[in-house]
Amino acid sequence: MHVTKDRGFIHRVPSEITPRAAYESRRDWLRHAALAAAGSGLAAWAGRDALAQTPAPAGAALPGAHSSVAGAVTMEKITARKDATTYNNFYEFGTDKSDPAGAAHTLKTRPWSVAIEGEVKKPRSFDIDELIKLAPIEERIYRLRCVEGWSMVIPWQGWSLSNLIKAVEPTGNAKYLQFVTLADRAQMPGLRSGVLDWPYVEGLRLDEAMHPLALLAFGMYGEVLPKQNGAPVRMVLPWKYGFKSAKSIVKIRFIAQQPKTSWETAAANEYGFYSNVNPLVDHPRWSQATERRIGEDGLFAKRRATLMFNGYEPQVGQLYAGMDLKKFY
Ligand SMILES: Nc1nc2c(c(=O)[nH]1)N[C@H]1C(S)=C(S)[C@@H](COP(=O)(O)O)O[C@H]1N2
Ligand SMILES: [Mo]
Repeated sequence: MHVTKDRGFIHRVPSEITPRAAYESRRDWLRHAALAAAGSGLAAWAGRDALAQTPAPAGAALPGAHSSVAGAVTMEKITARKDATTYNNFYEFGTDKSDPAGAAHTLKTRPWSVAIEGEVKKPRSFDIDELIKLAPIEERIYRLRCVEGWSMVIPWQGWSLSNLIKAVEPTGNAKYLQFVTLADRAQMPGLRSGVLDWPYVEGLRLDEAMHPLALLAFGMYGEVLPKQNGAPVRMVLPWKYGFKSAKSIVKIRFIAQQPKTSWETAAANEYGFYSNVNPLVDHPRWSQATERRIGEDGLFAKRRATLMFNGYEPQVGQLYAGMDLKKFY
């Protein structure tokens, strides 16, 4: 990645917030999913209390959207959908930012299943259409900070991964989760390149995975996830660099030992297991103190200060209490 073929920022039209009417009509599939789940759409609100302390991460000004992140304090503009769906990292479809949008149409998202394996009392495989109904769909508007130094603000639809974790009942030996994503040469032209070890694998500590902000996402901008954004199911971990959020997941393994990740295998000194957003710990080849917000790329646009844990320190800081964040990067 991270050789930064980061062009295309010269003459961008200012992004627009999706007009509310268009946005809301696209939410229909979610209403269906939410209604099917847990018997009632109201259940979508049930999770709110758990997160009521969470100041809105970003841009939560979208009227009518339900989100368990209550109390909007920041008013950051949502990134234009066009930018979020055409400027992507998904190396299975190529390493240029525009490659996934052009190539991901070959990804087959049905049938699709997600296998849960390892240290759980109830290992099983979920059909994707079953999985989506496991919990009520919520909207979360999160900042996304890529390790390369750019960022976006994206409305996701999904539910906290903790719902799934509870359903499969981890054993006492489960300390970490490993996310395994699809690696099929027939569908993914990027696999011909040796840029990463395939399949793309990622990992979390169990307590990180249980954090309510850790989202298993099925949609964005009120629609089913576009293929280039990791359809049909991906993680979204807003306090970590973007590469921790694995796309197109086919397996989640519960394990005792910290798993190797694809990016650690590629360059352990550059991409650590934790990879929490941290403006004080620079990448060996560039500073992480600031970021370029996609959509603010005009000639006179200023870079923004990068926030500790991407601004989610009040929520997630406790997970890392007492850890040396320079050592556990
Ligand atoms: N399977 C897979 N997941 C992936 C990647 C990838 O190459 N393959 N790239 C990661 C990186 S570097 C980022 S920044 C985010 C980008 O997500 P987006 O394109 O939806 O913004 O996806 C992450 N998940
Ligand atoms: Mo990234």
